[in-house]
Amino acid sequence: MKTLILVFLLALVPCVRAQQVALITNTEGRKTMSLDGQWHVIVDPYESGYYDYRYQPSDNGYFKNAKPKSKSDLIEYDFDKSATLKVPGDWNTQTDQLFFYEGTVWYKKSFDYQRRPDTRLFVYFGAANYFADVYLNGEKLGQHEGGFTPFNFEVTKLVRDTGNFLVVKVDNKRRRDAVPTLMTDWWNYGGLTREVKLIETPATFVNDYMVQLQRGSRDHVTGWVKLAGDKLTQKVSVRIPEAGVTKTFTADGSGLAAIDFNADLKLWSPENPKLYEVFIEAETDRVRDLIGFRSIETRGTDILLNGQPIFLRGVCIHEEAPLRGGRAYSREDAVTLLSWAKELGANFVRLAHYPHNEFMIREADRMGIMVWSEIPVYWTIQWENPATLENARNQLGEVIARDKNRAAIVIWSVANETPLSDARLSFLRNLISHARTLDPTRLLSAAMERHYLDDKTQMIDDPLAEYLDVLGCNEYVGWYDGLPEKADGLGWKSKYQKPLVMSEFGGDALFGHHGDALTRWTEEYQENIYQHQIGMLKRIPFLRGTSPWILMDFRSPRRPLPGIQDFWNRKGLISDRGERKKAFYVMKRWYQELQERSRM
Ligand code: GCB
Repeated sequence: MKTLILVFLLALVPCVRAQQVALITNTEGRKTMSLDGQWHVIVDPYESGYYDYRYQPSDNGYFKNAKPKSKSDLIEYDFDKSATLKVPGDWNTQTDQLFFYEGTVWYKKSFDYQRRPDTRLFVYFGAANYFADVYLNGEKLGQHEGGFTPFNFEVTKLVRDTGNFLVVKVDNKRRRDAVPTLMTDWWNYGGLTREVKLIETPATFVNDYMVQLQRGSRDHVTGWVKLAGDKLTQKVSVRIPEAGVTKTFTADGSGLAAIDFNADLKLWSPENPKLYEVFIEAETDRVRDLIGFRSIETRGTDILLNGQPIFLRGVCIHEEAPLRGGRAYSREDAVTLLSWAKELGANFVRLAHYPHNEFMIREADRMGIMVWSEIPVYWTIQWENPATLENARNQLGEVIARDKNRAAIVIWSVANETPLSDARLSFLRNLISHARTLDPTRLLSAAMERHYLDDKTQMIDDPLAEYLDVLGCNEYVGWYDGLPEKADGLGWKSKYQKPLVMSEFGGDALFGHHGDALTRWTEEYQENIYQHQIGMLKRIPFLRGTSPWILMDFRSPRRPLPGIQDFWNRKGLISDRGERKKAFYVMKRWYQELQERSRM
């Protein structure tokens, strides 16, 4: 066990980069101060706030937040006289001028903070898309790459009681070597898209912990607690008052305590999403979390939740804000999207194509919705580039760090529709083994492509499948691939004795646009696709879940058709304004049927 934990912590090292301690994943019970609200911004397409006229990084960039000291001083910017943008929030949907903007925007927030004695202070970002260079009071704290995962920097030594200025250079220019790369079918919303806050901790504090049922067990809890600071050898307790559990362990010289105990727990499930109040208590610190306990495994082609076969009645969701558009970020957004999924009859959601904000996962935990979580290894990234691999590993490590205690997460997915090659296979195998090291309890999957054996047979034989627990497949029979009735004659084969989740299928319809069942873009065409799809899906013997594409329309630069798409992918079962399309009810009826059958 200890070796495993060590491997976990070593695996975490690359992702801490400029951070002094690993990600602070839970702030319950801590003193925090939100930095959300209006921030002053400077739009900087030439990055002249960063580079001088010889294109060398300047010592006097905008991060200095300079002000003229005399009437003859030459300073060509002034944050406090510049426009403001709301944080959290993407910049694209806050002002028309930035709608298509891809580049650098500088953000500045001033604040006062009285740090209590013997404490440490961190600045925490829920996410910044894509690169963030962070400075406090003119000093660089570090850089973070990746648009959908949290990060923090320690500011204990730099913070002052009054007059602090936090400056963040956010750059969302797409890059060939990045994750995701240049081409995606979703909008590249830039900015400080999730919450920003200060977190105060004791000098030695509970930095992180994993408290989960051991894979395959329904009463054996294992994991670890990690302390950070200089009083590392301490007693650490895990208390679950409602289950009568109080267990004490001792952290070693590196601040690590392995935990291991039996408990009689009511298990988390969609029908009863039981969460326990769990306290992690060291001598110098205490945090509280709400944790559900459940087992998730596969046996042959079955997926077992708490030992029982289950069908994942799912739907895909993008992090597009319901009703108002733009990146979703709030608890309200999460509740709206997940309630719509529930209304559809879902017990499962596929959060595509990158880690969504933490409210989604917390609400899924509370509402009893299982989650497939994925990283933006999408289409054709640079499989041979070691820096790209490192970046993907880092993003995977950060989402696992954040969500490893959430019962709702049942699947980590490492990729979406990636073309076969040896380089791709070794890249993805690397990610899979990384995920298994960081989190031995969950299932691994990827949305793969498949191919035709003959015109009546779809074949799943991607060599990646050998390393996955659950096969994921995307298919668009009836939309990109023939007409809806093509599904009627199709059979599915798999080289692997593993459960399949049909991770995408569907087609576009503009809400309120009507015609016959073979007229593209109408609700009737989309309905027609779903009717034929369901017939086909029912005939796949190893199918154990479905997540149609997609719950709600979402913005995409690849979708310009005027009057229909207007830069929206219209495959939603619900429009961006919350209107249910006809196909919504087709899917809902099938899920009702499945639900009733599972109760029999
Ligand atoms: C896919 C992709 C998804 C796209 C979708 C579409 O296969 O995985 O990101 O948005 O198709 O609408 O074409």
